[in-house]
Amino acid sequence: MDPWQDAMDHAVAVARRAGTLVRDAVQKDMKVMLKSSSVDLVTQTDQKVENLIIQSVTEKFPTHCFIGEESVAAGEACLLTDQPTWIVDPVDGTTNFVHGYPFVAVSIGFTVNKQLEFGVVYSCLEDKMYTGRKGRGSFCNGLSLQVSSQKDITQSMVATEFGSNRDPEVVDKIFCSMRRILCLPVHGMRGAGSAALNMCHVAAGSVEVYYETGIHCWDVAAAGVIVTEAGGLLMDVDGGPFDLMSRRVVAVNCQIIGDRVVKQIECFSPQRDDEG
Ligand code: LIP
Repeated sequence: MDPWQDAMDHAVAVARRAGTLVRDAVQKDMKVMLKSSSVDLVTQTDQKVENLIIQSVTEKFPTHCFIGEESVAAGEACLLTDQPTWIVDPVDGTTNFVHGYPFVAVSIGFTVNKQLEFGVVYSCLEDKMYTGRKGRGSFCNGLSLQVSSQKDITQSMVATEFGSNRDPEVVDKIFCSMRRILCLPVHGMRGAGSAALNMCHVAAGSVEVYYETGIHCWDVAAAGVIVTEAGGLLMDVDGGPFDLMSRRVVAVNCQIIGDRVVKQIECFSPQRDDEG
Protein backbone atom coordinates (compact mmCIF):
# COMPACT_ATOMS: atom_id res chain seq x y z
CA MET A 1 0.00 0.00 0.00
CA ASP A 2 1.44 3.37 -1.07
CA PRO A 3 1.02 5.90 1.78
CA TRP A 4 1.01 8.81 -0.68
CA GLN A 5 -1.26 7.39 -3.40
CA ASP A 6 -4.18 9.50 -2.22
CA ALA A 7 -2.08 12.66 -2.31
CA MET A 8 -0.77 11.85 -5.77
CA ASP A 9 -4.28 11.16 -7.13
CA HIS A 10 -5.36 14.48 -5.67
CA ALA A 11 -2.39 16.25 -7.30
CA VAL A 12 -3.36 14.85 -10.73
CA ALA A 13 -7.00 15.88 -10.29
CA VAL A 14 -6.20 19.41 -9.12
CA ALA A 15 -3.57 19.86 -11.86
CA ARG A 16 -6.30 19.08 -14.44
CA ARG A 17 -8.65 21.64 -12.89
CA ALA A 18 -5.81 24.19 -12.82
CA GLY A 19 -5.04 23.39 -16.46
CA THR A 20 -8.60 24.25 -17.45
CA LEU A 21 -8.22 27.65 -15.78
CA VAL A 22 -4.95 28.24 -17.65
CA ARG A 23 -6.42 27.16 -21.02
CA ASP A 24 -9.43 29.45 -20.55
CA ALA A 25 -7.24 32.40 -19.58
CA VAL A 26 -4.78 32.06 -22.46
CA GLN A 27 -7.51 33.09 -24.92
CA LYS A 28 -8.34 36.27 -23.03
CA ASP A 29 -6.82 39.68 -22.31
CA MET A 30 -4.54 39.42 -19.32
CA LYS A 31 -3.00 41.85 -16.90
CA VAL A 32 0.75 41.27 -16.78
CA MET A 33 2.67 42.29 -13.66
CA LEU A 34 6.40 42.19 -12.85
CA LYS A 35 8.35 40.44 -10.10
CA SER A 36 12.17 40.38 -9.72
CA SER A 37 12.81 42.19 -13.03
CA SER A 38 11.03 43.66 -16.04
CA VAL A 39 11.16 40.24 -17.73
CA ASP A 40 10.04 38.19 -14.71
CA LEU A 41 6.32 38.15 -15.41
CA VAL A 42 3.30 37.18 -13.34
CA THR A 43 -0.42 37.28 -14.12
CA GLN A 44 -3.62 37.01 -12.12
CA THR A 45 -3.92 33.45 -13.47
CA ASP A 46 -0.68 32.45 -11.69
CA GLN A 47 -2.18 33.69 -8.42
CA LYS A 48 -5.65 32.25 -9.06
CA VAL A 49 -4.24 28.81 -9.93
CA GLU A 50 -1.96 28.73 -6.88
CA ASN A 51 -4.90 29.64 -4.61
CA LEU A 52 -7.02 26.91 -6.19
CA ILE A 53 -4.32 24.29 -5.58
CA ILE A 54 -3.55 25.37 -2.02
CA GLN A 55 -7.22 25.60 -1.06
CA SER A 56 -8.11 22.22 -2.50
CA VAL A 57 -5.08 20.47 -0.97
CA THR A 58 -5.60 22.11 2.43
CA GLU A 59 -9.19 20.87 2.58
CA LYS A 60 -8.06 17.28 2.03
CA PHE A 61 -4.68 17.33 3.81
CA PRO A 62 -4.94 20.05 6.48
CA THR A 63 -1.58 19.28 8.13
CA HIS A 64 0.53 19.42 4.96
CA CYS A 65 2.88 22.34 4.20
CA PHE A 66 3.33 24.37 1.01
CA ILE A 67 6.00 26.14 -0.93
CA GLY A 68 4.27 28.03 -3.74
CA GLU A 69 5.88 30.40 -6.24
CA GLU A 70 3.31 33.14 -5.75
CA SER A 71 3.05 32.71 -1.97
CA VAL A 72 6.84 33.13 -1.72
CA ALA A 73 6.62 36.18 -4.02
CA ALA A 74 4.02 37.55 -1.59
CA GLY A 75 6.47 37.19 1.32
CA GLU A 76 6.02 33.66 2.67
CA ALA A 77 9.10 31.70 3.72
CA CYS A 78 10.62 29.16 1.37
CA LEU A 79 11.79 26.57 3.86
CA LEU A 80 11.80 22.86 3.24
CA THR A 81 11.12 20.84 6.40
CA ASP A 82 10.61 17.11 7.06
CA GLN A 83 6.82 17.61 6.94
CA PRO A 84 4.86 16.46 3.89
CA THR A 85 5.28 19.48 1.60
CA TRP A 86 3.63 20.44 -1.68
CA ILE A 87 5.95 22.46 -3.92
CA VAL A 88 3.83 24.29 -6.47
CA ASP A 89 4.46 26.31 -9.59
CA PRO A 90 0.96 27.26 -10.75
CA VAL A 91 2.11 28.39 -14.21
CA ASP A 92 5.59 27.26 -15.23
CA GLY A 93 6.37 29.13 -18.41
CA THR A 94 4.55 32.35 -17.52
CA THR A 95 6.27 34.21 -20.39
CA ASN A 96 5.02 31.52 -22.79
CA PHE A 97 1.56 31.85 -21.28
CA VAL A 98 1.55 35.63 -21.77
CA HIS A 99 2.57 35.22 -25.42
CA GLY A 100 0.43 32.16 -26.20
CA TYR A 101 3.56 30.05 -26.81
CA PRO A 102 2.34 26.52 -26.29
CA PHE A 103 4.56 25.17 -23.47
CA VAL A 104 2.82 26.06 -20.23
CA ALA A 105 2.68 23.70 -17.26
CA VAL A 106 1.14 23.32 -13.83
CA SER A 107 3.84 21.77 -11.66
CA ILE A 108 3.17 20.02 -8.34
CA GLY A 109 5.98 18.29 -6.46
CA PHE A 110 5.66 16.53 -3.10
CA THR A 111 8.37 15.88 -0.52
CA VAL A 112 8.49 14.01 2.78
CA ASN A 113 11.62 14.21 4.98
CA LYS A 114 12.97 16.57 2.29
CA GLN A 115 12.91 13.72 -0.26
CA LEU A 116 10.92 14.00 -3.48
CA GLU A 117 8.10 11.42 -3.39
CA PHE A 118 6.06 12.26 -6.49
CA GLY A 119 5.73 14.88 -9.19
CA VAL A 120 2.89 15.93 -11.47
CA VAL A 121 3.51 18.23 -14.45
CA TYR A 122 0.49 19.04 -16.58
CA SER A 123 1.31 20.62 -19.94
CA CYS A 124 -2.05 22.38 -20.23
CA LEU A 125 -2.06 23.52 -23.84
CA GLU A 126 -0.79 20.17 -25.14
CA ASP A 127 -3.01 18.24 -22.72
CA LYS A 128 -0.11 16.06 -21.58
CA MET A 129 -0.15 14.78 -17.99
CA TYR A 130 3.35 13.78 -16.83
CA THR A 131 3.60 11.90 -13.53
CA GLY A 132 6.41 10.29 -11.56
CA ARG A 133 6.24 8.35 -8.29
CA LYS A 134 9.40 7.32 -6.42
CA GLY A 135 10.08 3.64 -7.12
CA ARG A 136 7.15 3.27 -9.52
CA GLY A 137 8.23 4.87 -12.78
CA SER A 138 7.07 7.89 -14.73
CA PHE A 139 4.38 8.28 -17.32
CA CYS A 140 2.90 10.68 -19.86
CA ASN A 141 -0.85 10.27 -20.37
CA GLY A 142 -0.46 6.79 -18.88
CA LEU A 143 2.39 5.67 -21.16
CA SER A 144 5.69 4.74 -19.50
CA LEU A 145 8.62 7.14 -20.01
CA GLN A 146 12.25 6.20 -20.56
CA VAL A 147 15.23 8.53 -21.05
CA SER A 148 17.31 8.36 -24.23
CA SER A 149 19.98 5.62 -24.37
CA GLN A 150 22.44 7.95 -26.14
CA LYS A 151 25.89 8.13 -24.48
CA ASP A 152 27.61 10.46 -26.94
CA ILE A 153 27.15 14.19 -26.34
CA THR A 154 27.94 14.95 -30.00
CA GLN A 155 24.85 12.94 -31.00
CA SER A 156 22.65 14.71 -28.44
CA MET A 157 20.07 17.45 -28.11
CA VAL A 158 20.65 19.86 -25.22
CA ALA A 159 18.00 22.08 -23.62
CA THR A 160 18.60 25.24 -21.62
CA GLU A 161 17.05 28.68 -21.02
CA PHE A 162 18.20 32.29 -20.86
CA GLY A 163 16.28 32.80 -17.59
CA SER A 164 15.04 36.17 -16.40
CA ASN A 165 18.28 37.77 -15.19
CA ARG A 166 19.49 40.41 -17.67
CA ASP A 167 22.61 41.42 -15.75
CA PRO A 168 25.20 41.52 -18.61
CA GLU A 169 27.76 39.54 -16.56
CA VAL A 170 25.26 36.75 -15.98
CA VAL A 171 24.12 36.83 -19.63
CA ASP A 172 27.80 36.53 -20.71
CA LYS A 173 28.20 33.40 -18.58
CA ILE A 174 25.02 31.89 -20.02
CA PHE A 175 26.18 32.57 -23.60
CA CYS A 176 29.69 31.32 -22.85
CA SER A 177 28.32 27.95 -21.63
CA MET A 178 25.93 27.71 -24.59
CA ARG A 179 28.69 28.51 -27.08
CA ARG A 180 30.99 25.84 -25.62
CA ILE A 181 28.25 23.20 -25.66
CA LEU A 182 27.05 24.10 -29.16
CA CYS A 183 30.62 23.82 -30.47
CA LEU A 184 31.32 20.38 -28.95
CA PRO A 185 29.37 20.09 -31.31
CA VAL A 186 25.91 18.85 -30.30
CA HIS A 187 23.07 18.11 -32.70
CA GLY A 188 21.06 21.08 -31.44
CA MET A 189 20.06 23.27 -28.52
CA ARG A 190 16.47 23.98 -27.52
CA GLY A 191 14.52 25.67 -24.78
CA ALA A 192 10.81 25.11 -24.24
CA GLY A 193 10.50 28.16 -21.96
CA SER A 194 9.40 25.96 -19.07
CA ALA A 195 11.95 24.26 -16.83
CA ALA A 196 9.43 21.59 -15.87
CA LEU A 197 8.69 20.73 -19.50
CA ASN A 198 12.37 20.77 -20.49
CA MET A 199 12.86 18.13 -17.79
CA CYS A 200 9.86 16.12 -18.97
CA HIS A 201 11.46 16.17 -22.44
CA VAL A 202 14.58 14.59 -20.88
CA ALA A 203 12.35 11.97 -19.24
CA ALA A 204 10.63 11.30 -22.57
CA GLY A 205 13.97 10.91 -24.38
CA SER A 206 13.56 13.76 -26.87
CA VAL A 207 16.47 15.71 -25.35
CA GLU A 208 19.43 14.13 -23.57
CA VAL A 209 20.15 16.92 -21.11
CA TYR A 210 18.70 20.11 -19.69
CA TYR A 211 20.66 22.51 -17.50
CA GLU A 212 19.91 25.93 -16.03
CA THR A 213 21.07 28.24 -13.26
CA GLY A 214 18.49 30.61 -11.79
CA ILE A 215 15.49 28.27 -11.67
CA HIS A 216 13.61 27.86 -8.39
CA CYS A 217 12.62 24.76 -6.41
CA TRP A 218 9.02 24.99 -7.69
CA ASP A 219 10.24 24.89 -11.32
CA VAL A 220 12.07 21.57 -10.87
CA ALA A 221 10.67 19.63 -7.87
CA ALA A 222 7.89 17.77 -9.68
CA ALA A 223 9.82 17.12 -12.88
CA GLY A 224 12.83 15.96 -10.84
CA VAL A 225 10.96 12.77 -9.87
CA ILE A 226 9.72 12.33 -13.44
CA VAL A 227 13.34 12.42 -14.72
CA THR A 228 14.80 10.04 -12.15
CA GLU A 229 11.91 7.58 -12.48
CA ALA A 230 12.44 7.55 -16.26
CA GLY A 231 16.02 6.39 -15.61
CA GLY A 232 17.73 9.80 -15.69
CA LEU A 233 19.70 11.65 -13.05
CA LEU A 234 19.87 15.06 -11.43
CA MET A 235 23.16 16.84 -10.80
CA ASP A 236 24.43 20.25 -9.82
CA VAL A 237 25.92 22.38 -12.63
CA ASP A 238 29.36 21.82 -11.03
CA GLY A 239 28.91 18.04 -11.27
CA GLY A 240 28.16 17.61 -7.54
CA PRO A 241 24.93 16.35 -6.01
CA PHE A 242 21.65 18.09 -6.90
CA ASP A 243 20.34 20.46 -4.23
CA LEU A 244 16.67 21.44 -4.61
CA MET A 245 17.19 24.85 -2.99
CA SER A 246 20.38 25.84 -4.85
CA ARG A 247 18.66 27.21 -7.98
CA ARG A 248 20.94 25.09 -10.18
CA VAL A 249 20.02 21.94 -12.05
CA VAL A 250 21.26 19.45 -14.61
CA ALA A 251 18.74 16.78 -15.62
CA VAL A 252 20.36 14.19 -17.83
CA ASN A 253 19.84 10.75 -19.33
CA CYS A 254 23.21 9.32 -18.14
CA GLN A 255 26.31 10.13 -16.09
CA ILE A 256 28.64 10.20 -19.14
CA ILE A 257 26.71 13.02 -20.85
CA GLY A 258 26.19 14.81 -17.53
CA ASP A 259 29.95 14.78 -16.78
CA ARG A 260 30.72 16.06 -20.28
CA VAL A 261 28.18 18.90 -20.13
CA VAL A 262 29.11 20.19 -16.68
CA LYS A 263 32.72 20.67 -17.85
CA GLN A 264 31.42 23.31 -20.30
CA ILE A 265 29.21 25.22 -17.84
CA GLU A 266 30.30 28.56 -16.37
CA CYS A 267 29.04 28.24 -12.81
CA PHE A 268 27.48 31.04 -10.81
CA SER A 269 25.36 31.01 -7.67
CA PRO A 270 22.17 33.04 -7.39
CA GLN A 271 20.78 33.57 -3.90
CA ARG A 272 19.44 30.22 -2.66
CA ASP A 273 15.69 29.72 -2.38
CA ASP A 274 15.98 29.05 1.35
CA GLU A 275 18.00 32.23 1.96
CA GLY A 276 15.49 34.67 0.46
C1 LIP B 1 10.48 29.98 -15.50
C2 LIP B 1 11.14 28.70 -15.97
C3 LIP B 1 12.02 29.00 -17.14
C4 LIP B 1 13.18 29.76 -16.59
C5 LIP B 1 12.72 31.04 -15.91
C6 LIP B 1 11.59 30.81 -14.93
P1 LIP B 1 8.11 30.61 -14.36
O1 LIP B 1 9.48 29.72 -14.53
O2 LIP B 1 10.35 27.65 -16.21
O3 LIP B 1 12.52 27.84 -17.76
O4 LIP B 1 14.11 30.04 -17.58
O5 LIP B 1 13.82 31.61 -15.25
O6 LIP B 1 12.03 30.28 -13.72
O7 LIP B 1 8.56 31.92 -13.82
O8 LIP B 1 7.49 30.73 -15.70
O9 LIP B 1 7.33 29.83 -13.37
